[in-house]
Amino acid sequence: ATGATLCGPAGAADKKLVLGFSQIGAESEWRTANTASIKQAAKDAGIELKFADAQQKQENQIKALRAFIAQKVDVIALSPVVETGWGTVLREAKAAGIPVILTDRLVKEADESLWVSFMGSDFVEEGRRAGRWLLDKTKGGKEEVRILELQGTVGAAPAQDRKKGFEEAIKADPRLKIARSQTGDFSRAKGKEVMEAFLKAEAGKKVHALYAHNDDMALGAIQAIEEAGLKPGVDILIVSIDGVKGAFQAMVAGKLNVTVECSPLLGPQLMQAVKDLKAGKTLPRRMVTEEGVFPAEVAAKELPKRKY
Ligand code: GYE
Repeated sequence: ATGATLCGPAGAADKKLVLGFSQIGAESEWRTANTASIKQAAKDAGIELKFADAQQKQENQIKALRAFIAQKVDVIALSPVVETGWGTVLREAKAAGIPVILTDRLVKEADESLWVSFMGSDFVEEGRRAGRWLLDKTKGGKEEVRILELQGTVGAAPAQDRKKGFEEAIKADPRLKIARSQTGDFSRAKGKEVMEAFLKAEAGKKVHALYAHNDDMALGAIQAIEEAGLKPGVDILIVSIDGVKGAFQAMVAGKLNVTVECSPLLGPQLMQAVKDLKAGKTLPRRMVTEEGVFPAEVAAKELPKRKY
């Protein structure tokens, strides 16, 4: 007997696998690179991709998942905008027998059988890496190190985890203090707007550093800092996360001090997982992306090698 009989009528074995992917939106360079990676990898793998952009809204993601269930896709992949509120729709997918792979961000649900695997970065570790860099950069000084923080989307796993990891790392030196912290929603425009407000509120006080949960917010903040007549990267140290090309360009220009890498190139791994799943293999519960830290000193050498 051939495997084809398992899949129903003759020819069914050649039927393309169908993957429904619910993407968060297009809020950052990271996100657009992630979308491109997934679309390209689906093409390369011969997998039919049903792609839904939720424009940052959880309700749109829930609608997309329900549509995928109605269309009886083979596998669902979800990058959840926030951590909570997924139980009902994930139970619907499970009841329909459709496996769900979480990509990029995790959900907070007590029943972990609602997804088969989670692939993405260790955001707490990214936050620690950012914090350790600043700790090292400012060590030996006597004065307080006042830090401004631009947080990611409220309720999103990378926002919570990157805050946690950073705070954990800077605890090692009591001089380092977060003076202000607010969400910039992972976007350049919001990053700029909030940084403007920060600088107004801080008028007359010394700000030593900015920690942005992603590069786009840092790039927006750099504009705000320049418009306020200060030198980003010099008057205010700037550390951010992702490692997008725009960040490397800003480092080459001397306006950003360091970026902690977070790779959006999850497409090939996701397609492999879809194929493995359909071949009856059990996926690892957790697949962690490997990534590094890039300070401004290596930016010019690294920039031509960057793939996103
Ligand atoms: O860092 C940010 C994006 O979830 C890791 O989302 C992702 C984050 C990324 O908008 O730029």
